[in-house]
Amino acid sequence: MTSFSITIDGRAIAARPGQSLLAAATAAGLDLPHLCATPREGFAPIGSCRTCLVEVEGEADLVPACRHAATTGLVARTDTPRATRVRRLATELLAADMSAEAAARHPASPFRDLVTRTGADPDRFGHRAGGHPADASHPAIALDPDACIRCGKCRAGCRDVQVNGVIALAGRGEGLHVAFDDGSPMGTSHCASCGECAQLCPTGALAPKALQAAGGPASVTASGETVCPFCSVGCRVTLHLAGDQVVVWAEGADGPANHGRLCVKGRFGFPYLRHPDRLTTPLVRRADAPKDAGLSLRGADVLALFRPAGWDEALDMAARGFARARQAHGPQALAVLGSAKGSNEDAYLLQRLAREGFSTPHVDHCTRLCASVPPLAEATGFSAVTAPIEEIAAADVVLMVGSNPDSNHPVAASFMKNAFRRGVKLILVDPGMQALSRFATHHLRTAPGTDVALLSAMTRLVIAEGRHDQAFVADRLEGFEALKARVAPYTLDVAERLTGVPAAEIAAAARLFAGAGAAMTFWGMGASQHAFGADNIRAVIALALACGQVGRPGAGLHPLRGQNNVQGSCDAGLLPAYLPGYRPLAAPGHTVVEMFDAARMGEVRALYVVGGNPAMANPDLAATRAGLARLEHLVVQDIFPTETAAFADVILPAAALAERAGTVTNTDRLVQRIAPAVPPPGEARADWRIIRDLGVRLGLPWAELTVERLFDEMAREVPALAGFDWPLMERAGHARYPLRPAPEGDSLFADGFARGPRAAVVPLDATGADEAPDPAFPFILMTGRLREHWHTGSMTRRSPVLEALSPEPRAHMHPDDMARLGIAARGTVEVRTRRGTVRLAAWPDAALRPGVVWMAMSFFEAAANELTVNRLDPTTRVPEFKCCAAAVSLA
Ligand SMILES: Nc1nc2c(c(=O)[nH]1)N[C@H]1C(S)=C(S)[C@@H](COP(=O)(O)OP(=O)(O)OC[C@H]3O[C@@H](n4cnc5c(=O)[nH]c(N)nc54)[C@H](O)[C@@H]3O)O[C@H]1N2
Ligand SMILES: Nc1nc2c(c(=O)[nH]1)N[C@H]1C(S)=C(S)[C@@H](COP(=O)(O)OP(=O)(O)OC[C@H]3O[C@@H](n4cnc5c(=O)[nH]c(N)nc54)[C@H](O)[C@@H]3O)O[C@H]1N2
Ligand code: SF4
Ligand code: SF4
Ligand code: FES
Ligand SMILES: [Mo]
Repeated sequence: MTSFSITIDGRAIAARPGQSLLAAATAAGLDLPHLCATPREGFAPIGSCRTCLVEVEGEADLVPACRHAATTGLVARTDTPRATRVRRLATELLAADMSAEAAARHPASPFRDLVTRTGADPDRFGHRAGGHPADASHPAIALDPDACIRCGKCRAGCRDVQVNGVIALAGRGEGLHVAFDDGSPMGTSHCASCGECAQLCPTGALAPKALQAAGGPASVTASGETVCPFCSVGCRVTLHLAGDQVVVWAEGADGPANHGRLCVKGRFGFPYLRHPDRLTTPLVRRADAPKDAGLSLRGADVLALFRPAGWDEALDMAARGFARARQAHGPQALAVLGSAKGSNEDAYLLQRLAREGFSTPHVDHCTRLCASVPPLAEATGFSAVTAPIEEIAAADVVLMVGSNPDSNHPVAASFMKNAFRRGVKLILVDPGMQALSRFATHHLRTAPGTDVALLSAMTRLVIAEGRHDQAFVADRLEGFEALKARVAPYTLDVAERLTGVPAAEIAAAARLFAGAGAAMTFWGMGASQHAFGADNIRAVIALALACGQVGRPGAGLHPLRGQNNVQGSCDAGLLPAYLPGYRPLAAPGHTVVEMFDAARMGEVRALYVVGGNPAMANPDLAATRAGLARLEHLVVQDIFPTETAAFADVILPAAALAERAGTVTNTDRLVQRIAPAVPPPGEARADWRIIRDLGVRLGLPWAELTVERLFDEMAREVPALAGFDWPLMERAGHARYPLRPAPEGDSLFADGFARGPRAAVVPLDATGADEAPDPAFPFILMTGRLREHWHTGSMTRRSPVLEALSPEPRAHMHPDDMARLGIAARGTVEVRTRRGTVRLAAWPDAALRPGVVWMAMSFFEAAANELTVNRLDPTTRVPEFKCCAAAVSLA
């Protein structure tokens, strides 16, 4: 975009078309007064407060800098007597809108700063009467209505930025006030708890309770920036600490992926850092603590099985156990289960330890439990998204298959919702209703597990009507004739019968997608976590490629990745079939679930688990735990005593992500540098350092390794990271790979693909689910995740706000099913499968299809994976987490 020059207070600065005066000034490092606006992306100016008024040459009136467009040659002055006087007056009028008591309650705020800056007399016009009752019903955010100046900033944040639409300004004139939904208390409203309102509110009227309890903004003793440790969106966040380094407020930082936004976990999920259960010292199993597969201990109960040890003793024991197992049983008896929760440097060094220190091919990590990328690599030769999420801005249509970003990638979802609001059309393929349903032009509510039929029928129709991209198919695709033959049987009628979606709707969606100038295609676990998940994804990719929807602005293929560093851990080669940079191995090792099958059979004898909790996350937990109990040597490196650690011989305390330095790579191929924002507790150490010290004990020459050297080494070995090195990360803070000159844009493969000139559509042969419902087990059990909790709950269930928002396991069922079985809302039910039984509260959920029971995987009290089936997709080895047969009865 071409920039032009404007002049503010005699200083020439560069501005871009579309920028406001305020945004241009802020970008140039000038600090113009303002209150109801923020220069952040996605925030439309309200223009209510008048504290940003400036003089513009040629304009008789003062103009609000937040709303006035920067135009070529514009000359503005902020410091004229008139502008200064009017801004002071505006501030004094706003001050009168707070009660005197409320003003005293909030002595530190952006509003108070403005009072000081403008020299306003806050008492000049007296004060509004107080006495409006506070709303403290939300676990994390309090509303003090008497401190509200009714600027509308919170509403804009809720409605326009996060697109949650919970906050309104209700009433008129003097009665104007902040309201939630149609007047509910905040705690019972539809509030998504993203905290955007509390971040934006300039007065403290809407404020985080934890910060208030600590004594308000003045109590902050230190602040540091990191990248959120939860999902792959990679939001940057500033942690504000008080007193004993407790996080009292997490503020969205202006990161390239989040532009100041956060979701409930990035906002309120950090208290785990200082939870009393944090591992602070190495631990060694007590001789009198037998390993029992029936154990499902947690937290302090786990600790009772161990005694504290020094680092040297624990590392010596850990290393000796692996050396002994290798000597006695050979290197194939050793395995490593790594993590996508750490840094690139951790992952890179851990795969080196497996390969060089243990000499075993058995190394993998939790990507195996999602694996949405391998079919993309098959098609394009590239193992990351072809276009970042933000390309949605240039798209006309979005196709989203089996993904629920409002819950699982909430900040990304907020940008998507911004785009849907602007008119981008959404085709959603998901059996259940979800938050994005209301934005969908077509929500195709398929019967679970029938995506291949649906997508094949769409592809068939597109080709039959000649709506495919014929030039793309001719020049850039191989396998098209086979695809045409494969989809031939899937007429609209066949698809309607198999999927339950009306034929006309399938056809309309197919035509919309094929007619898009540019379409982004996303997919998630609803596609991949099936016994034939790879085929689901192949069918998605085939449709997109037949329509040529790749390699242009707004067109691309995007499997929404899961964990914060899953892309980086894969790039680093923490995989059984690939070395760093996806260099294939002739003889791949065991994958995640297979490691535990091998442990149960006595083939794997010693296991190193770094940042994973398979005793909760794997399918069929009885089998996984039996494998864990049979191991001769288990070393678990975590930040908490997990269900998995209960089986360990040695537990090593890791520093959490916010406590260390390194790099992480998000779903958009964006590599971001992190620096410690909080010191680690006790003796906890960064993962890479523990891995290094273990390697040294196994005879590897690693004593001198540092984060910087590890990143440089990884960058040299991963072709996609060409041009990356530590100095670049230090200088830029972040960069997207592959490094490209800007005009090329971020949607890859404008011509050619990583595999060659053409992308491939590969044959598929979708089988059915492993277990179809039958009279004994008439329900389909579907599992997944909740916005407030992270997988096995180790972190989020130790964050009180998240736990308060989502405190207990629930079996979600369609109300009709509950009525038929005589189950009352919240009544205790037993959910049974051929693997196990759990008891939990029944929860009416009309968003589900009848016949489906849905459970989150995060609750050890009723672990969903005691029920799931150990059946893997033949290509990706992903478990069938989305489908098994279950029975439900009153308990
Ligand atoms: N809050 C939170 N966020 C997370 C995580 C977390 O634990 N908690 N985990 C992260 C990780 S590692 C991952 S992998 C991602 C996963 O994120 P998603 O891919 O969004 O995962 P799920 O919610 O498991 O499943 C998504 C959707 O699949 C649908 N579905 C189920 N069966 C089918 C089917 O047969 N066909 C279709 N089309 N859809 C189906 C479900 O209804 C659901 O809406 O989330 C990441 N984000
Ligand atoms: N039923 C069912 N099961 C599922 C799924 C499902 O949809 N349904 N989804 C699957 C998917 S997609 C995934 S990705 C897996 C996730 O499976 P896991 O990765 O095993 O689950 P997490 O709870 O994320 O475990 C991460 C562990 O790392 C620890 N940790 C956090 N930070 C650090 C750190 O900095 N260093 C170290 N060393 N440890 C750290 C945490 O305390 C936790 O114990 O679950 C899978 N299981
Ligand atoms: S609560 Fe805060 S942000 Fe919302 S209108 Fe009142 S002063 Fe403005
Ligand atoms: S969207 Fe993901 S990365 Fe961003 S704050 Fe939420 S959990 Fe963290
Ligand atoms: S900041 Fe411009 S009118 Fe409020
Ligand atoms: Mo995942």
